[in-house]
Amino acid sequence: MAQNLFDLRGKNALVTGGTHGLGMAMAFGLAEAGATLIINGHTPGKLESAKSAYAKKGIKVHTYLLDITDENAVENTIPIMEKEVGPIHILVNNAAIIKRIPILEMKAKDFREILDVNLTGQFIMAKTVAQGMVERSNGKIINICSMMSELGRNTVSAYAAAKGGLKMLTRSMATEWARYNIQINGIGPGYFATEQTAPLRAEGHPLNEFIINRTPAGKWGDPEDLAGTAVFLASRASDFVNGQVVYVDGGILATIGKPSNEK
Ligand code: GCO
Repeated sequence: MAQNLFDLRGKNALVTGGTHGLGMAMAFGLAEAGATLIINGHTPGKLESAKSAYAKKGIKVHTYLLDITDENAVENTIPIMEKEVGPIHILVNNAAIIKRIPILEMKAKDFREILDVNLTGQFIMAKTVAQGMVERSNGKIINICSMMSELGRNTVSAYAAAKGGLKMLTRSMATEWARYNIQINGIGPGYFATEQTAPLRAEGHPLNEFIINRTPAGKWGDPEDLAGTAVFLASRASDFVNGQVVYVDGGILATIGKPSNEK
């Protein structure tokens, strides 16, 4: 029987920022489909607690201390990962930070830091991992964009600029690397219930009600809702999909929204 299109057995998946949140949720999905997980983090403590969270689900992960913005460290660590675990067949470029500051109050230092982690880091990781994928004429790169790749919101200018750039970097990678049988796509999460959005979901926060009303599905996303799209873009099922961003957003980007008193 032909192997299931979504079967990831025998595949090694590196998930940056896979120590928590959406990255961990997508990694769970990849593992469930059979992938071997490699997770990076930039503090030993975070890696240790992530390891036990995965172990609780019966998943053994390979963990590496790695700052994705440090090009030398990335160029030294990827070969070690590939020597110790095996070729990286799937890269999920998920690591990101956010600072919510109005543009008029934001220092260039903050703007640069967010672009460095959320865009330059993805560039460094992808171009380093792609070397091996080109040699093997096979690979999957999934850049975690955002609905902020399409829409702005007060105080998240740097995050949105980075995520908008990541959408175009995804298309550029597809332009240059699709010929090597590498598929590079993005996932654009809408508003999800994670640590990163906890401040916005706090009791009485104006954004909580607003997002629920603005999202046709009428709720915040559950991180598990991303696993299926991650498996799709990591598997043979997406072998002719390239340069796309798949929005997993409960429909928020499909609509101008409705008055809060309208059903
Ligand atoms: C915010 C949120 C967003 C979401 C997500 C949407 O402050 O508006 O944190 O940035 O987290 O990125 O895709």
